[in-house]
Amino acid sequence: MFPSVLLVLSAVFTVVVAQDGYASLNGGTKGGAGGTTTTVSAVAAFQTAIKTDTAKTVYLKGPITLSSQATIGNNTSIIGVGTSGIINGGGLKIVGKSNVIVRNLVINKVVGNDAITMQRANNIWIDHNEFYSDTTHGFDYYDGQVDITHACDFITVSYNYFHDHYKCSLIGHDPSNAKEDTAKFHLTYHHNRWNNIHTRTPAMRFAHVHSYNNLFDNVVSQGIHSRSKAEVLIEGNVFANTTEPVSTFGFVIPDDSPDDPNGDFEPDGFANFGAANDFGNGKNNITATGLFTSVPYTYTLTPLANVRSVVTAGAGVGKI
Ligand SMILES: *[C@@H]1O[C@H](CO)[C@@H](O)[C@H](O)[C@H]1NC(C)=O
Ligand SMILES: *[C@@H]1O[C@H](CO)[C@@H](O)[C@H](O)[C@H]1NC(C)=O
Ligand SMILES: *[C@@H]1O[C@H](CO)[C@@H](O)[C@H](O)[C@H]1NC(C)=O
Ligand SMILES: CC(=O)N[C@H]1CO[C@H](CO)[C@@H](O)[C@@H]1O
Repeated sequence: MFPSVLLVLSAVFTVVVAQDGYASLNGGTKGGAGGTTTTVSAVAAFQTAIKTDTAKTVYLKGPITLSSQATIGNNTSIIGVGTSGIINGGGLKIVGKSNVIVRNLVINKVVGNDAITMQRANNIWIDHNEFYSDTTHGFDYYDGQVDITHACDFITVSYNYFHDHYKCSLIGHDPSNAKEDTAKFHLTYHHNRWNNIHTRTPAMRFAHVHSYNNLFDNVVSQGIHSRSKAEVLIEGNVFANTTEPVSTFGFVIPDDSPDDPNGDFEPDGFANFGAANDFGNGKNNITATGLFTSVPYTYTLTPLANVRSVVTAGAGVGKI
């Protein structure tokens, strides 16, 4: 039923390839499976280990503190050891690369940049990580937590815990970038937990996003925002105390870092609802229904009544 699952056993660790969502397509995402294995604890060793393009699994036994984004090469798995894979500041970038897995890391308080930046990258699996900062510094002090721009494709974001942040996850950096981005951004977000986020869970332009079985608590201003002709299929999600779970109205609200402080106008996006969602007492603003009603991979929906317990128990670090 699923694409084949390749298990690579090393002496101590188990590495699993991305088996679900869009990262399982386009040749699949196996990261460093089959390559070398190293465990690092120091900043310089970490930076050196992750940047090559040869197949490798890098285990991070942290914490480490980065002063700038560390560059990830092709064919890489980065996996935190236990709950020690903590990266303070700096963040990670995947630019012009493919076949990368990031699992079981805590990335926090990246001032002036994203926790993970992806550009012109494909076949990426971001799984079982925790991302947090704070909401006491305004929306531009930290940037995004997982930002996916410039024609990235075939990415799965699963079982992550995003909390205490303004603008969480942006797909497509600019409404004028249609030429590069149209027909890209095939992305899956599932079983992620979000708590105390202001906007962008995610916000998307031009994208094609399948969002299922995510848990959203306390999304202050706006949750899933489909704009600039993006399309999103939303199913089996639970929202609580979330002002606006889903909007396809293109307007970029003042709390979402628009160019004009009163908000920016963009074309609307599209949204389709699949299996039932629980929107709590939130109010959606659906201006356009699209044609995105099914995905080309198999997946198993968690029953809506179990989403809160399954995601709370399963998302974040120390759980793989
Ligand atoms: C790394 O992957 C990118 C994207 O697929 C590719 O363009 C590049 O040639 C690869 N580099 C090497 C050294 O294999
Ligand atoms: C609901 O969210 C707001 C922030 O939008 C927060 O101040 C409030 O404490 C939350 N209420 C509950 C019951 O969690
Ligand atoms: C919802 O979208 C409409 C456009 O169809 C807009 O006029 C309205 O202001 C939006 N409502 C909110 C709460 O953003
Ligand atoms: C050395 C190595 O494993 N290279 C692989 C990197 O990933 C690409 C795409 O997944 C493969 O084609 C390479 O063989």
